[in-house]
Amino acid sequence: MTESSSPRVWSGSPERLALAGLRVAIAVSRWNEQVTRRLLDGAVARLAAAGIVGDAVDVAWVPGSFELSSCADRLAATGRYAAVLCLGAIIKGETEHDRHIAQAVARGIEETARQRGLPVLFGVLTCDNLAQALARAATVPSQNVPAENVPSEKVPSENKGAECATAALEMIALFAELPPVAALPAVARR
Ligand code: DLZ
Repeated sequence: MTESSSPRVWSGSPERLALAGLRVAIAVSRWNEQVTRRLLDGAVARLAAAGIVGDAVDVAWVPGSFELSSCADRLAATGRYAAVLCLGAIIKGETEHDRHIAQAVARGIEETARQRGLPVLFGVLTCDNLAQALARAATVPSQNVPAENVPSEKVPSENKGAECATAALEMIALFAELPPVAALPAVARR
């Protein structure tokens, strides 16, 4: 295969991201707040380690995970953000309520991501019990360090909020690398 016939590959390199003017929104659920606050801390620390700090990050609290997708859609509709992270903790109860919430929020987030054309990330835990959820939301070691000084090794490794932020950074970078969206898709297809 000659060089010119090899595929063009985009893989989203956050280290090449231009940070100027880049804003990220986080929608976070108050239900199971002892878990979701940790997810939020993890996500904020991970974004800070990448240089996205201070007022470049906006946080919107919603009552429960069910409300995450409508809030994410509203945030995405502002056009202000490169990505919207959704953080929640759904813990199994005695009924199937949790399953309905999880299905609705997953579908809603996916729909918003496709329709608004920006990364909308699913950082929602779906666990059998609180212990499982806490195990996936490790605390940020040093809460007193100013955000812009958080070294990357201080970002908790088993924190799904942090992982969600990592995925967001990769998707932001990927979308920045991909060719622009065609204004007239019907014409472009010919
Ligand atoms: C009602 C409810 C229940 C039972 N469990 C959870 C949960 O485990 N995690 C969560 O984020 N939210 C839960 N909620 C609240 C719903 O997400 C929602 O806020 C309410 O049904 C109001 O729409």
